[in-house]
Amino acid sequence: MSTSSLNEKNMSIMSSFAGSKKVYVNGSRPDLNVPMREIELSPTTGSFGEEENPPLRVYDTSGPYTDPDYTVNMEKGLPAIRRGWIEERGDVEEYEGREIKPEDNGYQDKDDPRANHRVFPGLKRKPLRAKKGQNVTQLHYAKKGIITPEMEFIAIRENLKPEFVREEVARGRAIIPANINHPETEPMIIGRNFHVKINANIGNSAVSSSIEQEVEKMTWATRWGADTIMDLSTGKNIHTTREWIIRNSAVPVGTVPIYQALEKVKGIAEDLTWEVYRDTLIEQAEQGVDYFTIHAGVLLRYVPLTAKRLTGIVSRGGSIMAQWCLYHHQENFLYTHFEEICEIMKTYDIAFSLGDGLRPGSIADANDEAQFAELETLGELTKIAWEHDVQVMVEGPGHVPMHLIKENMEKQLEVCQEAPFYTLGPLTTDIAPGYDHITSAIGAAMIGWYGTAMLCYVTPKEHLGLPNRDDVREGVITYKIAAHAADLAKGHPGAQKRDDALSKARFEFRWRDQFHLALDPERALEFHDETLPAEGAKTAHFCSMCGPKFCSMRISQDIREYAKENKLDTKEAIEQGMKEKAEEFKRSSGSVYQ
Ligand code: IRN
Ligand code: FE2
Repeated sequence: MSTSSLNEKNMSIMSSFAGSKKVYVNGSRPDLNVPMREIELSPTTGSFGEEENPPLRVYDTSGPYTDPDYTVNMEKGLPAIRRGWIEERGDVEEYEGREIKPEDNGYQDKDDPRANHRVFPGLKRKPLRAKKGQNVTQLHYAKKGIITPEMEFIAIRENLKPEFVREEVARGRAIIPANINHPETEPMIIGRNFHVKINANIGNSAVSSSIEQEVEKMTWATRWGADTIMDLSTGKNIHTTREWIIRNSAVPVGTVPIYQALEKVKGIAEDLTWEVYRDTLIEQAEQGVDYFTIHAGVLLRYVPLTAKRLTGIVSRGGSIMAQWCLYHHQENFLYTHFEEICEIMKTYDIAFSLGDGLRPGSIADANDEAQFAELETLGELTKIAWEHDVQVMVEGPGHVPMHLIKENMEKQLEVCQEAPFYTLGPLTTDIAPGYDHITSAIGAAMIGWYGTAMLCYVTPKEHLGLPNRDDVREGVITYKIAAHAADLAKGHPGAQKRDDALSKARFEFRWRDQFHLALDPERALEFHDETLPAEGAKTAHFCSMCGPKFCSMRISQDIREYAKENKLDTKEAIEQGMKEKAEEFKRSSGSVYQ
């Protein structure tokens, strides 16, 4: 790969949004600087009165890429902002690490032009692990009453008290995915008393996509607002792709390790063993993966429950484990070795994302016996993980019609004792392939409102193909909408500020401010300019949707001015104004929609 071209490309795609600047809020120590995006707003003028509009700070997931003072160097990776915090706790040590074997990268042809990208150039560091007998999880510190720099960082980011962050983590109601081998990550939290988060899945498959494209998708997804990304690569160069992604990612990275383990046994599920899987966990732990999806709840006795389903098992990880269990007629090795997995998790502080291998894959299968049987087991495993002070979130569906969504959340809270829920949508209908970002965002908004902590995005390509860059952007923005709608409904402190600022800008025809405050400022501008590209239209008191005569915002403003001039209260003004508008309407009728 030509890294210089990758750097250049990323420089251009990573440009920050117009009207915004990157700011850092300093915490209690000089090395604790929390990034935010500050949106500058123009003053209110003219008939709307004279008033300054203070800049608005918004949560920023884009990493150093949007900092004009930062020089992107993908070969070196991002600065290790947490390294000092991790080392000063005195409970970790460097060690040689596991030797990287060719098969870690999947089986590739010798003449594959990408075969020379085996090693990430910046990989000179040795991995860290907990010293013998030590537990380095944020949950462990939280339970001991320690507020870590990671917790303080999050408190500033979320505008909450550090002690509140610590308490939520200690209760298991929130997790901080932060592997000690991913010191580049800007700490973030997943829990229902914080902003609802979104995850974007990226990753190559055997048939498509290169390392460059995957790194680019990561920077791209986080630019638009992805709070975490999951590398779901299954094809070639799986180890190296992940290394490039992690070294360059300022957000936590999750994986489903069984996918790579399956590559190592050449795709034959029954050849999987605990040893191959364990080695894969350690390999990924040393690279810095922050959370692992582990399908330990797919028990042998649950598999027959899926036989009468319309769509059987739709989870990739779930189907691999079900196949293994049936072939060997043995219990799932992820379940039988769960305590050993916990030992690995706490050595690096990796969080569990307990996989929903039996999630429903169609409306017909929603909330069935197989799904809820697995959930019970995930609740049992949550307790075991907590005994090891290992952080846990629990994965959820899938495909669920609106009237069955609430039950999912209520059951999960009860069975998993409030461990954060992380759902895939859910899709609220099966009939719209090509639009499943929308069918699922409806469900995501609902379940987010009921208490889901993180929403796994779905792109327009769901069920159809591997998402490209445009699909990633579409998926992320769609999920930001669902997450923010949930924040508003839950009354998350400060969530409404952005809505109010945007509405005020809209009402006052400060078009540029309206674009800058938008979740997708570029699309807002583009759509506006499609019909009214002239500079003057950026302050005009109308847009092409209703035209100058029918703009309700302008009419409301006219009513207020009319009231002021005629010393009427607004109600009288509306009545009198309406009469005049009626006349005006009659005069102009037919002239707008030519
Ligand atoms: C999230 C909630 N339920 C499933 N997910 C995500 O779906 C999971 O985190 C992973 O990114 C993706 C595919 O998982 P399966 O199909 O292997 O279960
Ligand atoms: Fe599906």
